[in-house]
Amino acid sequence: MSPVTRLDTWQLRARFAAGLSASYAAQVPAYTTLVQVSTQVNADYAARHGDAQRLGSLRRVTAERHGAIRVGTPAELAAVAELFAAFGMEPVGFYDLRSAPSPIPVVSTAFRPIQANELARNPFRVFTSMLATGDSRFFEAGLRNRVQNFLAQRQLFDPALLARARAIAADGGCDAAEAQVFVADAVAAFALSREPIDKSWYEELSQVSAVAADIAGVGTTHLNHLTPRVLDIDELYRRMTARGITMIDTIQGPPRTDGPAVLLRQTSFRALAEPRWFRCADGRITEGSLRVRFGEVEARGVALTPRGRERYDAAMAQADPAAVWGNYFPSTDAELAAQGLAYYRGGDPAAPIVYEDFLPASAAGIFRSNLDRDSRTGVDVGDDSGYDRQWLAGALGRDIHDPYPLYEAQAKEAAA
Ligand code: OOG
Ligand code: NI
Repeated sequence: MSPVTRLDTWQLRARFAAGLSASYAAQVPAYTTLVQVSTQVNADYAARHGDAQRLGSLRRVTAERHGAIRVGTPAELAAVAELFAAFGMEPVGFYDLRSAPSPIPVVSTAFRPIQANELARNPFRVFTSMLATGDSRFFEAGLRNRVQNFLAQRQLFDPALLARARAIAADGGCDAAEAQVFVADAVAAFALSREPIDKSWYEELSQVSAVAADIAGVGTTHLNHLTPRVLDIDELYRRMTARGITMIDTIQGPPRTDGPAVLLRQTSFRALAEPRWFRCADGRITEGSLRVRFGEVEARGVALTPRGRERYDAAMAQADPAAVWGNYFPSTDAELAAQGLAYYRGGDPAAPIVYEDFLPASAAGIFRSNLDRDSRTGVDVGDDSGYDRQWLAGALGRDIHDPYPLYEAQAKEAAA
C-alpha cells in the first residue's frame, strides 16, 4: 500500500494559486499574454541585475500572484475567511475605498500568509472587498433593503466546502486525494457564472455603481483579476503596449526613481467584454456582454515603516511626486534603514523586507480605471455605516492583523 501523502496548508495555497491561474488563463486570453510578458521581463531583468532576488527569490516572484474578489455581506466575508484559512491566509489590514477622491462603495481587507517562511513558500494574497450597503451615501433605505434581500438568498460557497475548509485549517493540511478535490472545488467557486443575469436588476444597480452591480447583480462571486508580479513594471508596460494592449495611462503608486523601490507599483488594462446571458422581464433569455474582469500587474518594493509611510503620503500629495521624491526619500537602502523609514531583516540594508500589502489610493485607482463611470452618491448625509477595522473584524469573527507589527517581527529576525 502506498503511504498517504500529506499536504500542508502552504502546499494547498500554492495549488490554489496555480489552479486559479490555470482557470483564469483558460477564460481570459489577455491574462496568458500578461503572464508570458511578465515571465520574460523577469528573466531579462534577472540576467542584467545581480541583485534581482533581493526582494524575493525568482521562484517566489515567478509564481507570485494576487487575486481580487468582491462580496456583498459580512456573512459572505466571514465565509471567505473560513475558506482562505484552509490555505493559511489571514486577514491583514483595513482599506476604506469610500474615502478616495472618487469614492468606491466598498471596504476591504487582504487575505495572505503572515509569517516570513510562509510568504517565502508562496505569498498568495487576495484583496477582498465588501459592498458598503450600510452607507446611506450610496444606498438609500429602500435600495439597501432590496440589495440585502437579494444577497441573503444567495450562497457563494457550498456548506460542505466550508466544512472541509474548517477541518483542514484545524489540522494544518490534509491528504493528497482530499487536497485535489478541495482545491478544485475552491477554484471553481471563483469562476464566472454562466447563469442568466436578471437584466433589469443588474441595470438598476449599474445606475448606482458598476461595483454594486458586479457584486449584488449576480448570484455568485468571481475572481475579477489575478495579478502577476514583475521586477520592472515600466518595461512590462512598454512591452504590453507594443503588443497592442491598451494599458491605463498611469502606473499607480510611487514614481519610478533611481533609489530603492518602495511599497507597490501597479498598472492594469481594461476589462474585455465577455458574452453573458440575461433574463428579461418577460422571461426571455438574451445574449449580451459585460466587462467585469480585467488585467493587472505589479512590482513590489521594500516595506515602509509608519514614518516612511508618512513621507510617502506627503510626497504623493504633491503635484508631481517624481519631481520632489528626493526631498522625501534618500536614495540608498543604507539611508532608508538608518533613518528608520523602511524595514530590513536584522537591520541589514542588504536584506530589504518586501511589502506584502496594498495601497488604498492605488486600489481605488485600479477599481476606477475599470469602471465606465464613477459611483453615484446621494445627498451627503455623512458616514452612518460604522465601518472600520474593528467592525470588519467583528463581521469576520477574527482579528484583522495590523501590517506593521508583522513587518517588525520580520525585521527582528537575523538577516540570512
Ligand atoms: C480590487 C482593486 C484593488 C489592488 O491591487 O490594489 C486591487 C478590485 O478591483 O476588486 O486589487
Ligand atoms: Ni489588484
